[in-house]
Amino acid sequence: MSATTSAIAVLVPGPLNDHAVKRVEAEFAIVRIERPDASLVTPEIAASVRGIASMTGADAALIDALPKLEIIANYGVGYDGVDAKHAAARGVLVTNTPDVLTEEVADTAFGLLINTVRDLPKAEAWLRQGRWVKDGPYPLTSLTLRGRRAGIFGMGRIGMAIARRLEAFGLSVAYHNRRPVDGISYAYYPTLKELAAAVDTLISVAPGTAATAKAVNADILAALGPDGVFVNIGRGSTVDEEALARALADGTIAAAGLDVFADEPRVPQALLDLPNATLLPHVGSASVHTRRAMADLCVDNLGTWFSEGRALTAVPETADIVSRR
Ligand code: 8YV
Repeated sequence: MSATTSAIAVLVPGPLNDHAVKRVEAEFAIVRIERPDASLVTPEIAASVRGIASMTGADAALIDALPKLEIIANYGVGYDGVDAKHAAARGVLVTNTPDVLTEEVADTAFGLLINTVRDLPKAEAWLRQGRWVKDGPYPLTSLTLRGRRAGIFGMGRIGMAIARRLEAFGLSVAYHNRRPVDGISYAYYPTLKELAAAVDTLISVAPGTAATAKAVNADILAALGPDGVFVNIGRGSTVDEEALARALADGTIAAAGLDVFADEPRVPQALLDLPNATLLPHVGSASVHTRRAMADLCVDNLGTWFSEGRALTAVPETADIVSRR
């Protein structure tokens, strides 16, 4: 990176991947605050900061507290923690980290699906508790992946990667999106309810937006049916968690596998208490390999912006923002 960037103040609000921090420290003038909170912005910070590298978001108040801000480099493909619309209105570019995590997240989604259908974590616990010796084989699972009809809510890059894995495992694939995706032959359903009614395995990769808020609700779960399996690898905000807990408890659907929750890291007790809920602590992209690639793309966006006036992966809301040089 050119020597010219070393004097550029880049704010890191709250925790961030170690590799990303090391790179920001090496290539920019790092500024740290405890969390993405405008009240923590001092006059010196306000007078100097031109970029943000964040894993914890950036709301309108923080953006407005930084008059020299040019770019927010979000660490993650999902940027629901960043007020991208407000950033666009302020002429501030927002970037994210797509592609580098696609296959990793798809692997996790598939692993979670198999764990949920075949109870693998509980079968391992049975062995480790000595019950195989004491009580015999782990009970046969009532569910199987065989012959399932899968539906993907949010057919983007990660959705496509999951679809490839589903096909490789012999499952049929259908999907729901705001609009059909060109160039793919999977069955498209214009509404989530129609998709849920047509399949028995629903996998959500939907981003957290106002339009997707609690999209997976009691109605959708009832349409999925008693043999239904729901997997969420996208955002917890897209699910009505109370309705989901009820549906799992009363047999409206058979099981769910969840990697994301509405109020992370807190998980509703109602879900924790359910034997037919397989729960993961948002580990979709959580390998050293993939998080390092995310860190590099996050910081590379800052680098190319400040040295060449262009972004590598701008989010759609700010794709028209060009350099102020
Ligand atoms: C997170 C993710 O970024 O990329 C996303 O949208 O949800 C994850 O990869 C990660 O948990 C760091 O917050």
